[in-house]
Amino acid sequence: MKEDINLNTYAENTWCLGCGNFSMMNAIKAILKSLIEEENLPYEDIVLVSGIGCHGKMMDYVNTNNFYSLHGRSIPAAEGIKLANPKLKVIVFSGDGDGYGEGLEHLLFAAKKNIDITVIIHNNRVYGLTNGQYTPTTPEGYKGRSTPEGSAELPINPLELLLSTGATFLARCTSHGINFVKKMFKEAILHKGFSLVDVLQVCVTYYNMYEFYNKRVFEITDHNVEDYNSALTKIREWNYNDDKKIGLGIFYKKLLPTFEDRFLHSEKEKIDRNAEIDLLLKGAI
Ligand SMILES: Cc1ncc(C[n+]2csc(CCOP(=O)(O)OP(=O)(O)O)c2C)c(N)n1
Ligand code: SF4
Ligand SMILES: [Mg+2]
Repeated sequence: MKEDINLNTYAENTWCLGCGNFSMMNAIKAILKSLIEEENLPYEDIVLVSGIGCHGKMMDYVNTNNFYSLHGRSIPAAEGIKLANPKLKVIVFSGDGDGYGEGLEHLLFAAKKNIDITVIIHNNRVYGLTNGQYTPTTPEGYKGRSTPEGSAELPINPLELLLSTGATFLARCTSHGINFVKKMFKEAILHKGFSLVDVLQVCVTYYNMYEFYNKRVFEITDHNVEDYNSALTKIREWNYNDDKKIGLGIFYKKLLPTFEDRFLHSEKEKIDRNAEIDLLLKGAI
């Protein structure tokens, strides 16, 4: 049991007070610590990747191997890291702008490949860092910097999109209620294949939906998570725009061959790849 792991950093935290990102950060630290200490996940095998946005500051605040990518390019960066060294545990922190906007095609193709990475979306329904412009998941009527008269568009349902594209794990939670956040993060990280948690993260500064969510959320039960049609029905119960109840929990979870299983065909190939990486790191080749 390793007890000296310190996942805190000395970076000054510049998130707004009350931002939902705080509980997400505390949740990931707690889960990583428990996976390292209790389930023998090697600390050095953890890699966090982010886009650019308020969410990206997670890279400054969690003391692991981290890669700050470009806005909209967190997924290809994560895929490259995973394919170069498949034994790594790669976890992406992305925004609704980063993942569902500028980087959407990367996200869909990562799901299609069923590459074994975890994507956590800080879905605050705005561009937080650049002061509240609308994103693909912003509800109709939202008034912000780029939509002063109210957004005239309907939001996408990201989980429906990702289910149809091939994601093998899809879940949703809010950023408050840390025990549930931890549960969703842990399940997603332990899933073998492409996993995504859509976190309805409260942005207290530009779009505070705390009360809206609290009045509507419930935990989904009585649901066969391996059944595609059942998942689709559950996912369609709330369209990110209406006033209906908002289900939280795991919508879909299915074990299917991953991209790495297909790409690195044999166990021997995987071992050869890891041996080559070790030699590269030692400067021997
Ligand atoms: C290629 C590129 N496009 C646009 C930007 C400007 N930009 C930086 S952060 C951001 C929005 C971030 O929104 P989101 O991904 O939702 O993250 P949040 O700040 O809400 O966590 C934008 C548009 C950029 N830095 N690089
Ligand atoms: S702008 Fe919104 S998302 Fe960004 S730190 Fe502040 S509350 Fe959080
Ligand atoms: Mg955002």
